[in-house]
Amino acid sequence: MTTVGEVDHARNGFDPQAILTDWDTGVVSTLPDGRRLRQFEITALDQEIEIAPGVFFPAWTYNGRVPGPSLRATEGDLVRIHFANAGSMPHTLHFHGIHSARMDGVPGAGEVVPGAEFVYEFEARPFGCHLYHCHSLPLKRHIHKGLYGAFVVDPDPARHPEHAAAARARLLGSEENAGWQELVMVMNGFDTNFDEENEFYAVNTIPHAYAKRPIRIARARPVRIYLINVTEFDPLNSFHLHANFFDYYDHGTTLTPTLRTVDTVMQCQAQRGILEFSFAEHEPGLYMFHAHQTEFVELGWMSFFEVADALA
Ligand SMILES: [Cu+2]
Repeated sequence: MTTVGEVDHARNGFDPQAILTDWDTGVVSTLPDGRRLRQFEITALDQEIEIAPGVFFPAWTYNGRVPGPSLRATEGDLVRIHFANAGSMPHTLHFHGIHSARMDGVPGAGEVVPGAEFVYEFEARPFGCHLYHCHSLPLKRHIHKGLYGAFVVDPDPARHPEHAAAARARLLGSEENAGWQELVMVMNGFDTNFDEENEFYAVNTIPHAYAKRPIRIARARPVRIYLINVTEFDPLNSFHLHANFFDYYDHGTTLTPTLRTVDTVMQCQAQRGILEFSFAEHEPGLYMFHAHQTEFVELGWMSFFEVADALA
């Protein structure tokens, strides 16, 4: 029921286990007006990656990985992204967020030809679970080749006095946030024979990666997933959790759930949200999660949590 053999993650230069938690919080400094400046560096590259054992895909990447770096800022930060295009095609960084037309990262506004650079700048808002992707044309090709990533904006608790505790629990670096087990999951697919249908589906690029190496979860601590769908060619993807239910925050832009006590959500491309759940009342063991399009399961989008009393 899984791929046979192993992908060489070292050759790829990224590992799906690391991608779950390796936030890029940028370089932080303080502006003369007291505001926080958060600077990121992103380079687009042409790069062959191994999708499944022995199956290679001519990807376009941000910083050498698919998905690109998981950028994380705090609401109100001034975000400045230094983007260099070292690839062979024009590319952009188009952020889902609130910004000016000049910073939209579309043809005519921040599109970067090979060898050139551009600096995008905007305030991080609204708080939530967002994404960025290339918006050069043809769009489906530029997205499907691998140019996308998570963009999470943590709420500033001072701006949300009515839900300050919930805001602090989301704020990376806070004591309350440290109690959570946070994971980034970008649902994607790969058309390896270029017939505009996907041959492989995954969370974070490598089919069955978390079936072969389940994601270790400490039973006592709650789980928060930043779930983003970028799957090309299929209108919908979904996330189904076995033996448990979760609360869901659509786009992550609220501090109270928009769906309570569900075990499945579906997302169209670019839709995203935050899932919160707990295994504290469960016995240790392997708990499955997967797309509930069963074709996607068989083609790679099937995973396990390994719930344990303590993490080794
Ligand atoms: Cu592009």
